[in-house]
Amino acid sequence: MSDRGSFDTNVVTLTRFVLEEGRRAKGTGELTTLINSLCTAVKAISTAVRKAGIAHLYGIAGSTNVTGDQVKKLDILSNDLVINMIKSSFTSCILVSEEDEDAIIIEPDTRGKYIVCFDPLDGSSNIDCLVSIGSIFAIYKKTSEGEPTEKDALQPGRDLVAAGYSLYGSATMMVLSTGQGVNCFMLDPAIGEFILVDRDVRIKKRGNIYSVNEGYSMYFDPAVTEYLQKKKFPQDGSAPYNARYVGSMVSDVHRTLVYGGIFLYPANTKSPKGKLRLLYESNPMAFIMEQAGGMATTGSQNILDIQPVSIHQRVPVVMGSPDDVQEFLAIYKKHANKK
Ligand code: AMP
Ligand code: P6P
Repeated sequence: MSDRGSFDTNVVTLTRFVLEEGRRAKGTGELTTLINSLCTAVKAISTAVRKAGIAHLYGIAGSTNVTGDQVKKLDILSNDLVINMIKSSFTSCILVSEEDEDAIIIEPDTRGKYIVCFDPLDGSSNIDCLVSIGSIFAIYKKTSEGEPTEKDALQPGRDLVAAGYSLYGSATMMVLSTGQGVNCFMLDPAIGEFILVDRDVRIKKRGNIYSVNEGYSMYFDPAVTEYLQKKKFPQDGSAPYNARYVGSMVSDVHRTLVYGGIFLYPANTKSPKGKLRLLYESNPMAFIMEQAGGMATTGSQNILDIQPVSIHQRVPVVMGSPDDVQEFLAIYKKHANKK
């Protein structure tokens, strides 16, 4: 055992990783600062999520906690943390949050060139039963001249500079891509740093898990119904797929990234555009999936190719292992051609 004991003194932290990538890119450091600010917000959200969950078990009375403090709903708290960390990084000019109806235009004297679209706490309805939840973010660059407006955020996912998510599960993980592949960092609470644990993650070509809320089966279109039937009752002698659905997008997509397979939140007769939002849920997750060798489609087009028309617009989502998504697309196209 070296005289340093078992401590790895050359550990690659997210902070160090992003700094090194920034130097390689010969940037001004603005994106590095922004990513590290988001990282700080995620650490604070992770602490709040774990504390709130436990506190909930000990019964916070109403909207004030045991010490009489006003307890913010966790997703409002998370939203405030992300907004405050980004504002104080002087890197961004527009913020689009799932929690705010309108885009937030940063004050002129504290602006930078980036636009951040984010869901500060996705799946927060699951917190009371301690199901894993997460934060999702997408970083674009302002390309227009003049005053920033909400329209500057309406960029296709193809133009993303960086995207990622954090998962508050059995551990807290940050999954990040700046366009050079996908890297996963685990939070080490002992040192308060995210440690690089999986470099350049690649999704399996094909998995054996499908992930969809089958409670909507009576509302699915025929293509989705036929695809799911094929997964459950394969006619080619192969084994049926396993079904896994957490109901928290970050958990379901992360499991798909790690184990392979397919995640679907398709359109249905109740939700003709599906449920998931393009700018701060579907685009960042599609960016990660493609960077890991996967696919992400609405059925009729790649998610990253969609030209957004409004900041909270919803899109149907099918993403995961390329062979699984291609198999879905073949059935989708067959039905589309019948129309
Ligand atoms: P910046 O000058 O920091 O805004 O960076 C300019 C461009 O360089 C960014 O839009 C990225 O495309 C690239 N870049 C800068 N920093 C990083 C980083 N830490 N990781 C990956 N790409 C980066
Ligand atoms: P459903 C959580 O509320 C969320 O926005 C996503 O995280 C998740 O994928 C989806 O909704 C679950 O929706 O209709 O299956 O409960």
